[in-house]
Amino acid sequence: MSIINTITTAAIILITSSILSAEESKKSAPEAEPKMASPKGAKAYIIFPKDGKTVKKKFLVRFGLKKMGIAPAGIKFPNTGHHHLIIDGAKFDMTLPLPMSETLKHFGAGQTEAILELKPGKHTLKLVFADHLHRLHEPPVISEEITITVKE
Ligand SMILES: [Cu+2]
Repeated sequence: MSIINTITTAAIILITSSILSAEESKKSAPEAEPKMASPKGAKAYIIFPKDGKTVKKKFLVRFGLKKMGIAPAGIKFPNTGHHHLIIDGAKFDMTLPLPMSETLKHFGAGQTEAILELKPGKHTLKLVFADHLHRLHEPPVISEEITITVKE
């Protein structure tokens, strides 16, 4: 290999590795990506159960959405996202990706309903819609909170 060839090869390797490291830093800093916009009139709501209803221990919750579409978590597409269910007012930071817990459930496969099982008594439910990175849209799409009573 001539000296020029060696230098060229080295330069190509350098360029390639700097492109790769730029890609890497993009991946490790998703917060650098701007939040996804929600269209005017976008709305998340709980279709079922209705506010104030009494339900069985195991019951179906159906998620409603207006002016937007469902995409699985990780899939970036404008005007889409996936549902999250907030049970009993679980707290979360509106500026960060939503955490995952027993009272903050992600429906990242794109589900539009879920069977819940809750302890008897009063509970609240609220839907939060979020983007491919589990972040709220701009402006946020959050349903009204409903209160239900779970039977003994
Ligand atoms: Cu999520």
